[in-house]
Amino acid sequence: MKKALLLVLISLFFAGLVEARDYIVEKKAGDLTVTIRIDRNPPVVGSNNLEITLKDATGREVTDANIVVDYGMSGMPGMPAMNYRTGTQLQNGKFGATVKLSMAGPWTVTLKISRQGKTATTRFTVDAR
Ligand SMILES: [Cu+2]
Repeated sequence: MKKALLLVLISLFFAGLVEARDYIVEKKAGDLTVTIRIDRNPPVVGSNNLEITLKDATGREVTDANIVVDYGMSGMPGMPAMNYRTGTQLQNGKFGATVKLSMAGPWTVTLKISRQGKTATTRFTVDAR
């Protein structure tokens, strides 16, 4: 019995580590729940891979959507505002995108999600290191 408990604790510990590895943001866009998982934690200067999952109000995964990712940094002394855009690619029910953050600091990421003729937007900030 003790051994079994120990195994459970060990697997919970490693599950926790795996969970902590990615940077995760959860947002609402219209009636969709948007989960954004970033493979770098914290997000870094350079390439960061986003994996976006959409769920409808009933919790079902949504794949019949199109997502455009806008990301930028507002102007700072000696640096004009920077804005970039990338599309996403659907793979295994998730939308993948790569954002290339060219400098450290706060970046605003905006997802424009089009589905059934409607567009919903959600926005979050990451601090690139
Ligand atoms: Cu800057």
